[in-house]
Amino acid sequence: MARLVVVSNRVPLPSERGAKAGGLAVALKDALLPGSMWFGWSGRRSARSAGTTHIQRANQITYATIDLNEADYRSFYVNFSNGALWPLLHFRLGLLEFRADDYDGYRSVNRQFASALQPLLRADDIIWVHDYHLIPLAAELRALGIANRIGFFLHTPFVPPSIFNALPRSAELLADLCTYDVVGFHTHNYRAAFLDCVRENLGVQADTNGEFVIRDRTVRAIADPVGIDADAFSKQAAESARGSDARLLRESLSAGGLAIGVDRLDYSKGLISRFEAIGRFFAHYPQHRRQVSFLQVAARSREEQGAYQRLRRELDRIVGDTNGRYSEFDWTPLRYMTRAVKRDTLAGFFRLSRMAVVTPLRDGMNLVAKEYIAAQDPEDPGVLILSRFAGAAEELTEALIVNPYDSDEIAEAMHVGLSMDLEERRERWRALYAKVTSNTAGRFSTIFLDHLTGVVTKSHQPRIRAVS
Ligand code: GDG
Repeated sequence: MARLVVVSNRVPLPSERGAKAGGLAVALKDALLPGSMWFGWSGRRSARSAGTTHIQRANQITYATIDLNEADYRSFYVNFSNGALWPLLHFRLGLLEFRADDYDGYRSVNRQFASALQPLLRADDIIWVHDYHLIPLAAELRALGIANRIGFFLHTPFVPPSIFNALPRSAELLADLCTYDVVGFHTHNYRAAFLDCVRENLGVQADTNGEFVIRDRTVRAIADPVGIDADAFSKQAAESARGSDARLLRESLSAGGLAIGVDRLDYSKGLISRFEAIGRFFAHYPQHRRQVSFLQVAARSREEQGAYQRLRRELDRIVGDTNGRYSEFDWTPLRYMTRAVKRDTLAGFFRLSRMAVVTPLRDGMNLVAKEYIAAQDPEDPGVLILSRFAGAAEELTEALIVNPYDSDEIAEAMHVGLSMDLEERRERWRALYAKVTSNTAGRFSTIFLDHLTGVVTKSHQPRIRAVS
């Protein structure tokens, strides 16, 4: 059987599992069968350029990593990936900072990845590359003579041509995407935006299967929503809800209920208008004061960047303002922490919460929404408020769907959710749970790899089978 080689910017090494918050590691956990390899950056910065590949093995999986030097880390990771591509792909042109030197650094690190990976590859390996940091990787591997099947999955949204074309050198990146055999997106909408870019910029029209031929290569664009291991998360939530962290949290609430938000501290997650909505909620619906507290866990991320520092200052201000205005000496409306919480503890907190507020301005998918649903008690499930601009909204249509820019609408949805009767909560939750338990992380990998290995041909629907 062919070996799977997963490539992502950051490799979560076995020794540091659980230390970092992030959706990619959660989504990929189930893809790696024994015998697979995961290749990428170690997370370490060294004085010199990459030269050595570090190999570790755990649970029959090989982890191969390289270090980056400080200059490459800045230009590739901080500046171009997170300072140009991330805002572009989240429709935030005003935050896009392009410098030609950073773009050169981005391409150079992709070349370093390719030359470190090449000697580790076998002729029949299936290579699966993840996310916006590594768009040029297939082109670099092909330049080194690698003819294996190579797929790419984008964890962010994809944008229409009117936005994509604003990025200098976007034509090169689009051509790079067309050197993969399969290019995957979370939703039909993102896939359509990509195919629009291909049609408008390259003059190539895809067929109804999302396939097109360019420079003698057939490329297939697919929509394949990422999921979670819902059964495991559900069990974890039930167990953690009986644990000591959940008990302490419950005791701290006295008789009141809990609403929760969990996000990386990122401007795409809509935290400013969410916090404003919380203020409006307590202003417009005073009957909920003391009855509910809102807990926001916002693990710090990408702190090197000005946009993230400004966001943090703004959130500090709104939290102070909201709590100053509505707190009682024995009740705090908005609890806000910027430290990460352990994953099993989070699962228990989700189960305890009567509502989750998931209101990103844009989000490729959003796994927190799925985790919240998986964590609920079937007898007494909570309510999910979900942004219409999260990829998850294409699937989770029984959530209370809101415009994340409209704080009044979010506040109203919070009132509706907290007032919802048990029968309606159960009905909505059952429909959502059915989706979360069928579109799992395992199914996501199976569908993608079936396309990449050619099991899915034009006339066939993907075969669904469990990966682990
Ligand atoms: C990218 C895309 C797409 C969060 N805080 C803590 C913590 N988390 C965990 C959550 C969840 C994951 O991190 C976050 O995943 P999301 O999907 O919500 O968002 P991104 O990190 O932006 O992920 C996203 C995803 O890739 C997969 O394709 O859905 O759209 O942006 O699992 O629970 N985990 C722990 N402590 C925290 O404080 N342990």
